[in-house]
Amino acid sequence: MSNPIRVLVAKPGLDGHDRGAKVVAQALRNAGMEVIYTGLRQTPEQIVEAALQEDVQVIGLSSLSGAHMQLFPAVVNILRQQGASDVLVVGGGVVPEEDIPYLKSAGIAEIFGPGTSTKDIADFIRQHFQGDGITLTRVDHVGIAVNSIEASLDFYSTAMGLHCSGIEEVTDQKVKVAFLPLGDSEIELLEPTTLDSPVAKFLQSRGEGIHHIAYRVPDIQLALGQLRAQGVRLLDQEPRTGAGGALIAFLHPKASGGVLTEICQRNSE
Ligand code: CMX
Repeated sequence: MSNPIRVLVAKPGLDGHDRGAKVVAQALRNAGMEVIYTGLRQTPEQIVEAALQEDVQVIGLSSLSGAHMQLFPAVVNILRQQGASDVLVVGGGVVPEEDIPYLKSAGIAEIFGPGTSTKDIADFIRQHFQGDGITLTRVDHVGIAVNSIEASLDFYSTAMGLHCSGIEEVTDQKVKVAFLPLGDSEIELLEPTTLDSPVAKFLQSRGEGIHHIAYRVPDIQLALGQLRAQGVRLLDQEPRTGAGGALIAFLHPKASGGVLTEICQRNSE
């Protein structure tokens, strides 16, 4: 049998009520997890110290005081500074709906509001450690590095009959991208726009060829949290904006047989 999941339930900040946190701690114990409870009024530093000492895989933060916007991200940041970004952080308590996107973008994998059943919390945590893998809905696109989009379209459009639906420059990645839709997926031709572009470096060292494969995910923050929890090496800890306005993140090619792998989330899904 595998070892039980170890969870630290923690109360950051100044609020003085921990009935809810204790109920969650007991429910997770009943679900077979090993749970340590920090007690009230912990600083983010104390919480991370306890998490590292107790060697937990999960930190469950509970806040009723309204300070979650500072305290929850602070815990994630200190974990990262300590090289422990694989610890899954979830939060609960009184958190307004509109605060949730920010907290997720700051690395809190999930927020459980007051109405959440303790079973849902246990299921969410267990799912992270079950090894079922993240949810992929399709191959979003295959990125191909080319010296010249114009020259390459001769083959991809004229010979292969693919239609170029648009060309976009992604300035911060120093690359121009041509989109060639095919079924519910796409071929993307990547042409460097500067000599120091990562794609220019790829072309110099390997020549033209497949640069990356991108998989569509319904929730990129959730997928990143799950990959982190499974110890998959990431190049991007947080999503950034890629071509077509998608949220994207790259995994380290060492994690995926040498193939640069991207996950991406689009508004349409
Ligand atoms: N194939 C295989 N390995 C690759 C690779 C590729 N295409 N690109 C980078 N690597 C390897 C590097 O050799 C390096 O290996 P080591 O750690 O062993 O030295 C590792 O991956 C990390 O690469 P890096 O360049 O040091 O890391 P960065 O975080 O600086 O950049 C990346 C990584 C992937 C973002 C950048 O190399 C890149 O390719 N940027 C362009 C991305 C792009 O195509 N954008 C267009 C739009 C994307 C979209 O919307 O889909």
